[in-house]
Amino acid sequence: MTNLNSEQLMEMEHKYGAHNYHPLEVVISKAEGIWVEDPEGNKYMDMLSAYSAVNQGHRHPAIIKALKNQADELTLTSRAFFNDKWPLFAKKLAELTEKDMILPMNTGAEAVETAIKTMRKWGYLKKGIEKNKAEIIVFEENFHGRTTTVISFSTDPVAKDDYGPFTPGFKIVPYNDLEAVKNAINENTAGILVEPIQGEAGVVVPDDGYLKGLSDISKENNILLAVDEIQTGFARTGKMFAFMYGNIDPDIIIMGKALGGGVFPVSAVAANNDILGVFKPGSHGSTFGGNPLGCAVAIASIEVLLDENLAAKSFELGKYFREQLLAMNSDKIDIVRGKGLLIGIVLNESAGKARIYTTKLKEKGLLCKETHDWIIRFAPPLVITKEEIDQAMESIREVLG
Ligand code: IF1
Repeated sequence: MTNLNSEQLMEMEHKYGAHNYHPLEVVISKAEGIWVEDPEGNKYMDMLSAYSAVNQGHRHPAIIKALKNQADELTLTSRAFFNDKWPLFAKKLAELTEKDMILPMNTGAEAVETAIKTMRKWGYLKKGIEKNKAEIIVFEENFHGRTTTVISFSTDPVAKDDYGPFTPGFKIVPYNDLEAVKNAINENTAGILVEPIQGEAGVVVPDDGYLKGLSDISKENNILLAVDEIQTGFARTGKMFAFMYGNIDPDIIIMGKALGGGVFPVSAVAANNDILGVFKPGSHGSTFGGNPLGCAVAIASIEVLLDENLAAKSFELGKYFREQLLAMNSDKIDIVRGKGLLIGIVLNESAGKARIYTTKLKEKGLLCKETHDWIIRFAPPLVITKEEIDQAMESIREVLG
């Protein structure tokens, strides 16, 4: 524990930390479940869940227990040797995703990079695309991480500017537009990389049938469909994975965030043998990917989601949350959208900037984050109760009603 107060800590961060973030002015020093606390002892309800990485709630006892037990046994071997937890995690996640194989990494961006490499290698080895010609179709307003290759196909100038030269091989088309995808396909197309719901774009839910359409187009053209479930996965949207709303079987599933239960960075890619089988020893890897500590945490994180039925809970409570927001009949709110407990409120232009409201909500003890200037995102830990949503709604009503 530090004896510094919030003011001093924010000052110190500003002085010594790079300014690549603009956080709300609250310092968190403790957390449990849906609640977080600052050094002064003020309590806040977490309505962001570390961008959906804390779906199971802060410091879930079963996950912390797994972490502590594993820390007492073995933490890291690298993949130069086998360890006794990675096989168990691989089996568990393969069964959950109904795919043959798993490739483990650490952060979301690394898993996205892995999926890109998979699609390209598959394109050359299996589809016979001419060397260095492979193309991947991606979407306007996408968010897939911060690496140089991933921001190469970002359409957000803030994320992209002054980081060139950029990685070629990506075709950017409008989201929720199947014709645009069809028109972008040629003999060099290896894959499509899509968010089932666009998070950073402002919780943009595509039309019913869109994911099915993408899946059909992929099959018809012998290209791979990769879904980025890093933010939408693990029960966040009211299903274990958001692609399940589309009744599809994507070729590649990219996972991160809540896979580590808000405790440890764990990411992974799942696919069948004919796809992930393109990797041979030495062709890809990571020092920490598949580490026993992360694997133990991930196994527990998946078990918590299943044992506590958090997908169904997220589905029901999300519906309730959105209904309550709509029932406010606020003239500040233009649109309420989302699935499960991934919720975006699009503000009316006359309401002013979202940051005004996230700041006011913070003062009322509710932590959430704006995306763009005019959208407020709510994504509480999925262990939240209906009573706690009612409590939050009182504050939301005071601020937005
Ligand atoms: C930041 C947003 C959320 C993601 C999807 C890959 C990644 C992410 C769909 C990369 C990460 C984060 C990262 C965080 C802000 C955040 C975010 F606002 F930018 F869009 F969650 F809503 N695919 N999302 O959402 O995963 O490498 O970070 O583990 O500040 O960059 P990562």
